[in-house]
Amino acid sequence: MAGSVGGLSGSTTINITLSDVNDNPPKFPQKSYQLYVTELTPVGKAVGRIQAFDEDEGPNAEMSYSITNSEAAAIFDISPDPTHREGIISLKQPLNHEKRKVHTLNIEVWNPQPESRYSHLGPFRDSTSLQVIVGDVDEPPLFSMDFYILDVYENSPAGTQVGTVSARDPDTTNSAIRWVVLWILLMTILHKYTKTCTNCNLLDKPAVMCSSFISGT
Ligand SMILES: [Ca+2]
Ligand SMILES: [Ca+2]
Ligand SMILES: [Ca+2]
Repeated sequence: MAGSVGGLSGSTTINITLSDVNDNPPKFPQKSYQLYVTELTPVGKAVGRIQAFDEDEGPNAEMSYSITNSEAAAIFDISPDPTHREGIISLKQPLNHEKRKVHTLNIEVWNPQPESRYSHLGPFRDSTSLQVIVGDVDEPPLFSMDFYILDVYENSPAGTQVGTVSARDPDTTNSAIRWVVLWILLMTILHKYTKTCTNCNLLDKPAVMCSSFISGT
């Protein structure tokens, strides 16, 4: 009789596999973060990553991210990395330091595969705030129009005002603009029209379109 002195006995090996369940919500370690991005960062480029932590394993630790404030969501995108652990933040629209120096992103994380039987352990989502500081870049001045056409009558006296062009420096410091007219180019163009005449006034031929460039000082 088993268990009695001299009784028969047997033994076996039992392997017990402990399976993970989704009983740990994802959590951001901090309630706020900061990120620095220069204003000329190309649209579509990844500008940073954010990661919440989840003590589960495998699919139970996979996380999805979203930007919940629509204003920031119009400018930034967030998508999971290949392991579904980190959120990669990228640009959907260009930044402009002169227009806005800080963007605040409200970011939410959650487990895409929660288990309802553990819902009493808390919401399986968390949120944090990310401040994106838009760094200034020294940008070139911009003409107020893409192109200009200036007309002037031939035989106009030297010193005649042909027209005006305007430009502005988009930087916050609004640097003074140094105008550099390509006089050599202008003279070359004029020479094309005046090469057959002598003692010509520079403005005695049909209107001339000339290019100029400007640079910040
Ligand atoms: Ca989890
Ligand atoms: Ca678990
Ligand atoms: Ca700038």
